[in-house]
Amino acid sequence: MTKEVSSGGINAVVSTIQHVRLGTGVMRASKALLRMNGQFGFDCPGCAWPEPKDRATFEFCENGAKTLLNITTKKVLDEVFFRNHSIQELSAWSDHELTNCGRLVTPLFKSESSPYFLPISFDKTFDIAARWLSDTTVRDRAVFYTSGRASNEAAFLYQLFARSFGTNNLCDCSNLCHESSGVALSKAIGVGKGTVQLEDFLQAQVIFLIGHNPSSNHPRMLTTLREARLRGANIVVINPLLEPGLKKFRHPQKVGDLIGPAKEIASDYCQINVGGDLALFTAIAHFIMTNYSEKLDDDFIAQYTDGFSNFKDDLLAVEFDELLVQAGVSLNEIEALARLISHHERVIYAWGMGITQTTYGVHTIEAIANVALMHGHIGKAGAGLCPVRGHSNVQGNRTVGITEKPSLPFLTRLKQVFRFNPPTKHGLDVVDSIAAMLKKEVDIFMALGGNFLSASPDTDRTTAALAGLPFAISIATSLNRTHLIAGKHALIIPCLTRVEQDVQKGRPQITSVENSMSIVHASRGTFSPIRPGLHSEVAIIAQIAKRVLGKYPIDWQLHNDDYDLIRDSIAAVLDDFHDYNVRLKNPNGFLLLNPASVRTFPTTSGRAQFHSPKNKKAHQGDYDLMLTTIRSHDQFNTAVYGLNDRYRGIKGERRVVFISEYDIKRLRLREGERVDLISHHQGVIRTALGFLVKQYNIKPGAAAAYFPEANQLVPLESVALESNTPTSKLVPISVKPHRAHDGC
Ligand SMILES: Nc1nc2c(c(=O)[nH]1)N[C@H]1C(S)=C(S)[C@@H](COP(=O)(O)OP(=O)(O)OC[C@H]3O[C@@H](n4cnc5c(=O)[nH]c(N)nc54)[C@H](O)[C@@H]3O)O[C@H]1N2
Ligand SMILES: Nc1nc2c(c(=O)[nH]1)N[C@H]1C(S)=C(S)[C@@H](COP(=O)(O)OP(=O)(O)OC[C@H]3O[C@@H](n4cnc5c(=O)[nH]c(N)nc54)[C@H](O)[C@@H]3O)O[C@H]1N2
Ligand SMILES: [Mo]
Repeated sequence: MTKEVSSGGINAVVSTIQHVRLGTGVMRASKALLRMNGQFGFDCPGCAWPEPKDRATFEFCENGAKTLLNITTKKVLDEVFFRNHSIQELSAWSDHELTNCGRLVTPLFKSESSPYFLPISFDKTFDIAARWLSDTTVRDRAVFYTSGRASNEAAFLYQLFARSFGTNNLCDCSNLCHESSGVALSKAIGVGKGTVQLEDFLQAQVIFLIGHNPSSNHPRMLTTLREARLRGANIVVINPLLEPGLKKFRHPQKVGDLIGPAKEIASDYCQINVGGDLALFTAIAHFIMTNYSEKLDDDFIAQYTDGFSNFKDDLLAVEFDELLVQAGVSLNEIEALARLISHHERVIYAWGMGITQTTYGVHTIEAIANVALMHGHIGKAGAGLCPVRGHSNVQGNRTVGITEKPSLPFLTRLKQVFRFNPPTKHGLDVVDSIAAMLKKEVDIFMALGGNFLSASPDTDRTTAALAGLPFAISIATSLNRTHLIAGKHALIIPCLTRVEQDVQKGRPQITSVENSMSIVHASRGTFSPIRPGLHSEVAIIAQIAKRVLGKYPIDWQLHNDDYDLIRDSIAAVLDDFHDYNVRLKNPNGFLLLNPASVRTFPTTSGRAQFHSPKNKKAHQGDYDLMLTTIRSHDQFNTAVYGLNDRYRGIKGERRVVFISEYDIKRLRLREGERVDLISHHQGVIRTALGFLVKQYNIKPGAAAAYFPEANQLVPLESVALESNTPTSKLVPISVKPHRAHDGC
């Protein structure tokens, strides 16, 4: 009898308990879990999925718990640790070892000749940072990176600092993540954000999950999907891999679910080619146009959209059979999906990295939006577009100004409110920053969180780019590979996490975040700081800014002392945040209304826009398999908590390549053997060594390996058109028997 694999369930509870045992302590862990996502506690530092209004006492999931327990650990990397371990030694540690070694608690400095990071005082740290920044007279030679965990307050202050310093080089993890969604949605509906609320999921008749894996990456979404499914909604998964966690689910916090058969999540599972989504949605639109045209919402199309007739002509000119080949699906499948969409009033289209990190990611989202617009599946209950965001405040960071391409209205408001001239020239995104570093055009790299090196593509070149930098500043909670490589001279500045009390001038401060559904709410740290004297992100930015810019264009110290003032400044710049401090007192926060969700489309024409299909195959030529890079169940991006991937049946191993039975035979491989993966882009060979072949239910022609181990195969030059996002989900590779190498 084969063992049933389901997501959640008792295994999720056991796994959470195991992580509790690994360093946090039972009392501390229960306290942390009880306060997370409650109306008066802190926001889960994991993903951006929203909390329901009537939050359960335990509103968390197994993977949110892992992230939380990793930062509430009692293990610290103190002065002795850095005396005992040289930079070279630490550079050889795995991501797993680095993730789990504990919290950073002391500022650290390395000079070019030093084999060790040396603990220094905070004052000295801020002085060194300020001196290097002040000496950077060509301001565009500084790059300011952000990862999506910073609060709105920290992010706003950080972008204000960078812009008043003189650059728009504000790249962020979005550049590697949902950038394609922002670009495509802005073109299609005028706003780069999703249009649905949690309640819509409970009214939807059909929910598409396209290229994302909520069973590991947004486990609380499964609770929503379970309810939708129990209510009779169809849930359609579009994915080249069979994700067992999306087939079956047991709610770990509902006793009834822990016994008896697991609940079905997916009602339909469409296994397509890697990168086949553009062809799939074009084929669906084509099929509907030719077979179910009476089901189109003509009134909606006439009243709210532009470009339909061109779109229709171009769509019907596309070679339909070619689309089926590119998508790797049968006519029957297209017919079934087209029927589901066209015969239902309320359809939600949710998607993730399987779409955004491909060459035609922007065009694929346009194709999804086309299908929604054809039926008026937007701006009404139970229907709409839903990019499922990653980091807990990645959306908020963008809203308050973290972007290398600020809009003119935003800059104009900054200018009016703070009386300075912000730079208007667009800045560097992540990929362009790496290219500029390689050309020695960057002198300083500053990071507000994140792990730029391991998150970026082309690991070897990104390593060279960061290592060649004159100076790097990392504000971080735990040690990672970027800190060990970036900069000939470098500072690591430890900071408080959002779970810890942040007291300024004797007053506890709150911060705020925006979730994937545009709800802004407060987060209050409740734990004592892991070490007295640690600074918040806001304080670190303010202290550096004060030293570099004095009181220009704001009094940084005053804003450091009272975060209400930062929120007042945000409200002065962004109308949607009016009465920010007052509205934040609402336990459920407040909604930043997306006008597209009420059928107001702020595009240039004032209407939602159809886009003609781009019927392109992304990669021609010879390759064995199309590789996609994925997350395991035991990691949060580059933070690797454990070496298992429970639902996919992997234990104690991360250098794994998932290949179908068909391709294992075709390529004369054996399950369990080690192979080398080789990508060749424009004649340049990149090799990742020693991956274990795992036979898996994955579309023939496709392969999958974990991020960040496979990142060195992703060429820096291979990016999604229009969004410049690395194509981490579309890497043509060949597979060769493993050559034994020293140390591998
Ligand atoms: N526990 C945990 N939670 C997380 C994260 C984490 O690492 N761990 N990361 C956070 C972040 S920043 C983000 S952005 C999100 C990421 O969440 P996801 O968007 O779920 O990210 P991935 O793991 O990259 O999963 C991509 C999914 O797309 C599928 N896929 C791959 N290629 C294709 C393709 O060509 N077409 C289609 N249709 N599918 C494809 C893969 O099989 C996989 O199921 O999760 C957030 N939440
Ligand atoms: N091949 C491939 N590459 C990818 C992806 C992929 O699917 N495939 N996914 C991409 C995606 S979607 C994303 S979002 C990026 C992620 O890119 P990043 O956001 O840069 O990476 P993370 O791993 O989330 O960053 C983890 C580090 O952030 C720091 N940190 C954690 N919490 C805090 C905090 O509260 N404050 C501060 N200051 N620091 C903190 C810790 O030092 C930790 O080591 O990676 C991208 N890279
Ligand atoms: Mo992400």
